[in-house]
Amino acid sequence: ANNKIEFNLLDDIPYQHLMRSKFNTSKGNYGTVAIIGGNQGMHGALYLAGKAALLSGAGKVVLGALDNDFTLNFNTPELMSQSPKEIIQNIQAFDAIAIGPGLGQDDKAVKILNKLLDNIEDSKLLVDADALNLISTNHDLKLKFREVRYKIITPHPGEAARILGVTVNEVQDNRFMSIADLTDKLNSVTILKGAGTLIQSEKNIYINSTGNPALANAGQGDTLTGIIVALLGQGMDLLSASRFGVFIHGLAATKLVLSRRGFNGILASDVAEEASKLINEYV
Ligand code: NPW
Ligand code: AMP
Ligand code: MG
Repeated sequence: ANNKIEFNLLDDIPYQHLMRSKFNTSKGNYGTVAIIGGNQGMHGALYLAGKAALLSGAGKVVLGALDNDFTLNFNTPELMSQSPKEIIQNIQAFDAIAIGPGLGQDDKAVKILNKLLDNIEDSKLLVDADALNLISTNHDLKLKFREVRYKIITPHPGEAARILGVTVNEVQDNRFMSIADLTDKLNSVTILKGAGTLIQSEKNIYINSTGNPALANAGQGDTLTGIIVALLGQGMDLLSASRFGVFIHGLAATKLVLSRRGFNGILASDVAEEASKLINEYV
């Protein structure tokens, strides 16, 4: 009820984190990030998030795939991979971690998420997609997740509905109340995706004005996850990374629609490339 509504997503964004302005600098200064997901049939989601993270300036990106059959191809040879278990055992090596893109909801996914939440300590965590679905159905995971210190959740309306135990229509008809409930329930910075994405941190709710229906196709959310985890890895705080990431992701779609004179066929990998150019323009 006493939430404050904000419209300017770019106010006071600490761009200095993204500037490679020091001559004597190296990849270690721009964040090592890990992304966990990529179960059977959904390797693409993990790749996309990884590629978007590299394009958004992350120093190093390590993918942790749930599916043992996952292999790195040479489409994006800059990406690395480790097993999710190795990533968690070596958690201090990562400046930011995302979990969810194509994670699936099998027993292995539950086990990995559980282990990650047990070991996360003060690392920054972004939770998306199937990781949110698991938290919505598993009380233990929800309790552990609530205790994580630095976290962002990025539900689309379907995922939000599952967490809140309501229908997608109920979420969409009450987006402000829904994001406040999500923030309360999971004690996080919250990004409620969909046309007019909302971002909430404590009592402040930001409304995003960028983006359009060109984003209504597979993988666009996975790209957003990659962008935001890269911003976190480079040292941005949770709210700035959420605001700047959401704004840039939507603006990339706007620019692509204008340059291609239409809304169709704009792929999540195209959005990642365009977002990369825009980040350079802003920084
Ligand atoms: P509907 O049907 O559109 O009305 P799911 P998912 C609703 C991975 N992916 N407004 C939607 O409603 C993901 O990372 C892998 C309104 C439906 O009820 C996940 O791990 C890809 N409703 C996994 O697949 C590319 C909306 O949500 C439900 C809405 C499953 O994720 C694709 C659908 O959501 C995908 O990213 C909106 N704006 N948005 C790959 N290439 O490997 C969503 N809904 O069942 O959680 O399915 O989002 O595809
Ligand atoms: P996901 O459903 O996880 O793949 O995420 C979809 C992404 O595309 C989110 O960032 C949404 O906000 C965005 N998106 C989807 N549909 C629209 C739309 N009609 N207008 C603006 N953004 C959209
Ligand atoms: Mg998604």
